[in-house]
Amino acid sequence: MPTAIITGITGQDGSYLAELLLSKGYKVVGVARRASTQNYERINHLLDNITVIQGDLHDQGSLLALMEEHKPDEVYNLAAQSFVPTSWNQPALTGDVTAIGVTRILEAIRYVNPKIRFYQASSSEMFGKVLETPQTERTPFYPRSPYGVAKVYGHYITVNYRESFNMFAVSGILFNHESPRRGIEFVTRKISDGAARIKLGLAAELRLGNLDSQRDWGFAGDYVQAMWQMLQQDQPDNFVIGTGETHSVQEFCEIAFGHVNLDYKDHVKVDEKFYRPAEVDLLIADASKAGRFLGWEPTVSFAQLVRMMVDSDMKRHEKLILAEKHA
Ligand code: NAP
Ligand code: F7E
Repeated sequence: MPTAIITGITGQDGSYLAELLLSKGYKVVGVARRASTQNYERINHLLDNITVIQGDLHDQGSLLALMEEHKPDEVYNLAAQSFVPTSWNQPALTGDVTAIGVTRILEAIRYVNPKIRFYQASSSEMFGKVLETPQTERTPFYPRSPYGVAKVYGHYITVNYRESFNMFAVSGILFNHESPRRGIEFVTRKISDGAARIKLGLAAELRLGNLDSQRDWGFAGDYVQAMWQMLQQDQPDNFVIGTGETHSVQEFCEIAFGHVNLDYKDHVKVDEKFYRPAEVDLLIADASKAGRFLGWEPTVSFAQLVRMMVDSDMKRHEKLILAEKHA
């Protein structure tokens, strides 16, 4: 039975990847940082089948101990300070976790067993102010936030350990991927939750920032499949993963509110508070390399994704309302 370590197990992707690896017969060890209150909402349903270990990307010793104790075959580094706006408020912390944290894991692997296969969660935010459209593995980077800058470091240190120490270290350059488990402050989930709350009379308006920015949005469940496939190749490499379609925040609003028979124009208010110091205007992936080498392709369309998220938030709020009534 192969063993996989997942950092960021409590996050959106960590929970989907854990499900996938369990279905493939892996022993799954998740790394979670210590908090005064446990935040295992996304993995509660998996706790009988996975091992969760305390560890932190700030802490080299905890990562070394992890590799020594669990002797993984594969390590997926999904942990990061991943919210772009926070990266302007906490740029040094973002750099320490999202950039240097990658080196700490690579060092732990190199010292304990350099044969361990390593996946780094790189990001389309590295393309930032895009120098080419669509973006491929060869498009130069131009990050626009401390988060994007940190991810560029994480990408290159992964490539560097591959080239310096002959390690099986891959960088998956994933475009935005969403799901009902997406963090509530990211725009897609903020909209699906907002539309549900407004439909159910729990709120009157939804305040958003730039409605014109365009993203290549896919379903997280599809994207964790690509992560696993990258580690099953003969050679380590870099892969872009995305749908090849781009849509604006406004289009997301139109479909989300339309799905519950509302017009977003009646409820969405633009609030400059949510504008960013430097914006990424447009992202669109050319994932043809992943198609050729991994046989990967997305299975969920943009409209299906939006409706899936709104349906899930409607159900969640309806349950909460019912529970309150019976309390
Ligand atoms: P997420 O939901 O924000 O999850 C991030 C995870 O990292 C959480 O489990 C978080 O733990 C953990 N973490 C944060 N700081 C840590 C630290 N110091 N030590 C250990 N763990 C720490 O992110 P996601 O959407 O699942 O994304 C997974 C990865 O892919 C991230 O690296 C992200 O930057 C990258 N990525 C995401 C996308 C996307 O569209 N989702 C696209 C490209 C790349 P807590 O639960 O305790 O906060
Ligand atoms: O913003 C605009 C905002 O925060 C998307 C992370 O997973 O994907 C994610 O980064 C767009 C931006 O995601 C609001 O200005 C408008 O243009 O959902 P987001 P992101 O910044 O693209 C990449 C690939 C990652 O790697 C990251 O970890 O939506 N927008 N109004 C808004 N964004 C937010 N959050 N809130 C608003 O009210």
